[in-house]
Amino acid sequence: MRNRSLRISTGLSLSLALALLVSVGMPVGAAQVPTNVNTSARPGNEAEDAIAINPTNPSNIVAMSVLPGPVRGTFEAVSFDGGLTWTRQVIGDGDQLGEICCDQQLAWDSFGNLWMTYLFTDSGNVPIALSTDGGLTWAKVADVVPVKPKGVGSPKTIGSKGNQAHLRGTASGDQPSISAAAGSVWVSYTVYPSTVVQAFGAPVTGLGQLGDFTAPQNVPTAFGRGNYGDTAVGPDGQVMVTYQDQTVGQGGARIYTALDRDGLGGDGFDHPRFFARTRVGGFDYLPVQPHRSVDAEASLAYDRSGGANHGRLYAIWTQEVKNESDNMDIMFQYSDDDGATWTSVVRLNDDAGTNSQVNPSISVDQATGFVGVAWYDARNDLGDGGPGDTNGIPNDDVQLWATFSTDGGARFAPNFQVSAGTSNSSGAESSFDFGDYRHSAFQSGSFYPVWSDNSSSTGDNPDGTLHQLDLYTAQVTVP
Ligand SMILES: [Ca+2]
Ligand SMILES: [Ca+2]
Ligand SMILES: [Ca+2]
Ligand SMILES: [Ca+2]
Repeated sequence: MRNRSLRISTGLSLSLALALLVSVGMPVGAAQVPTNVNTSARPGNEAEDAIAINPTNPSNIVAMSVLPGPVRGTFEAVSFDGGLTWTRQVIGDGDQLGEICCDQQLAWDSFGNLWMTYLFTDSGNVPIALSTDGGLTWAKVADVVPVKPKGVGSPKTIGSKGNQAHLRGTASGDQPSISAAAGSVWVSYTVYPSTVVQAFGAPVTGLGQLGDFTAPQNVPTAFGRGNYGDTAVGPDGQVMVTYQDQTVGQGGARIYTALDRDGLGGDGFDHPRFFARTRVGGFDYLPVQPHRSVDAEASLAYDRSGGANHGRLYAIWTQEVKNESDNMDIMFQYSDDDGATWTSVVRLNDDAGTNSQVNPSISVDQATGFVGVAWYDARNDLGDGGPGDTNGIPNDDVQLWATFSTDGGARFAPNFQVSAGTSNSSGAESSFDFGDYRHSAFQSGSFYPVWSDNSSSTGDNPDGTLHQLDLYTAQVTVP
């Protein structure tokens, strides 16, 4: 399934990245490992994780996870005290939301609306649900039927990470992502079986106040292919979508962006712009995700803070140094012109080794303009029985690591370890491993990454140490 024609050298950009990493300096001292919190502490696996913080009440945090396997619904943990205590529930198990299969993602707007997109078990539609009480209760407000455009074929090699609804003969949304800001909420997704990317949005005027959703509109893609990307609404209501063009295989993909400059206005998405090359394919297998594999997880975040870097667009993705080396790194760039031009690429993981860093997330604190990035990191797994190794095998155990920037991405703090323990996805006894993504949230100086963890470092995993995964978070306070 590998596409050899897209094995394009990126040696030049990587050298540039290493040079820049040295030149930017490291201004902030290393942090201590923050207190880890097990938000789920339930039997079975919680993997593929989302989190959001209420900007109108930053003590209100919602974390969510897929429940892999035959379990119906998605796991949700709600806190109103900054993560000290949690209300835990399974939603979408046949209630008004339908039966949630997977791919839930969250966005909290400045009115206090918490938005969720997800996929169904029994339909290929793409829904949006809304909570106006801090995540305790939900109502489905959109249920969009993906439309495969006429004349668009289905590539022979095509990947999906969704609900397999296409096997029952219907077009199916895959990997929806959501963003809410500037008086609007937007979702983009891929229509399977094709690799057409579509997006729809609605105006939002207050808490629980929304207008009609637009019809799905096509996002032009390079060569008609895109998936596994992200959606970001800018401060003026502009909508940026990113995606990678290889949905299968382990070979390199190209990452593109497309912009709808007037958002809910009548103009559509412009032509795709090439953004970055990666040697991470659509299903790129490596020891830390041996069953599920990873993709490049290109992710976007706008600064809407009104501060010095208002309007800046940040992007991260995963890069493999040499194809199939499993030496994956987390890369960073930003743009001050909505993706027309980008800064030179910078590598964010600052380890000196060749182990894997995967599944990055980025978030901007809209109160301060600070930028936080976190990822699964195997740097300490040398296979030597040390604290980052559970089994004597190198590069298959992970910890969660992070960094942040307080100056608009010019400089980043030295990387610091967030997870107190070391996790191993094979121990999860699930072909889903850690899932396809993990997220983070950043509000009013507190950065909360969320991740799946089977270290049992908090001592309350009912499945025991190095068995099934629980949903962890930690408060990282950024000065
Ligand atoms: Ca528009
Ligand atoms: Ca690869
Ligand atoms: Ca690496
Ligand atoms: Ca190991």
